[in-house]
Amino acid sequence: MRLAINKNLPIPIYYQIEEGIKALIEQRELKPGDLIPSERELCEAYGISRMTVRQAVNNLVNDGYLVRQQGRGTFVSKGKMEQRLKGVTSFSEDMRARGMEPGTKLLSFERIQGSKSICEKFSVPEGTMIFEVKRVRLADGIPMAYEISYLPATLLPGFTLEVAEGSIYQFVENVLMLEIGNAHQVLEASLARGVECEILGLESGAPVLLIQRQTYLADGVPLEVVRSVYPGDRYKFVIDMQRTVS
Ligand code: 16G
Repeated sequence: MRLAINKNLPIPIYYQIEEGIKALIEQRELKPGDLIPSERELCEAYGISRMTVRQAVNNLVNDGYLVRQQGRGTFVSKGKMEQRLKGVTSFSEDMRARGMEPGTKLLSFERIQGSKSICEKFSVPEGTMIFEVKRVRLADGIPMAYEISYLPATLLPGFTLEVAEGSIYQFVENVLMLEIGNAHQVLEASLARGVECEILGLESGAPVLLIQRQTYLADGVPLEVVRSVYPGDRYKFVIDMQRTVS
């Protein structure tokens, strides 16, 4: 990788590095998935401080050009996964629609007595049996989301660990023959912390999208409450809107 850095120009060095790397990506001299030199190598190659290099790399990571993978290095981003917020789709369907193979790493599968706050969401008394499923969702083997799902046990006879390793929506619709109706979803920005970093290969404090979805069956019975964490550098959500004059 060759960057043209000119210390005599009145343009900050970090900005020159940033623009230089962007240009290499746009000219496809650096391709998606390519490893870029480490911060130390860049400092040595151009005789600049670590802070300057870090600023440039941080900006490129935040803008989605580069992706940091803990313990492996910094890579040219493969582009953000785009998800349209329209129908109530499942992770498996979304990935297949993009020609990618959905996968699941099951972290835990438990039948618990629901807490007050969870049971309230299902309109059932506190202590009702609820499935708690923690899953890492993969696309072609790459971790795309960390999901914690709650589903009422009485609604899902035959829901097992093996089912949770595949598509829950497929099981609900094709095995239990229940009709999934609508969902209420809240998206907010957050920062990766604790176990999320390890699971998604993110540095502590990396930007993430936090999504909470509550899905209902067609007859209005609550089916699931799901909290998902999506790495900010791998995902973008697109909403098509229609102007309505009130
Ligand atoms: C999506 C849903 C999640 C649902 C899952 C089912 C969002 C934010 N969440 O990840 O609520 O449980 O799909 O996927 O879209 P599955 O059928 O592949 O298990």
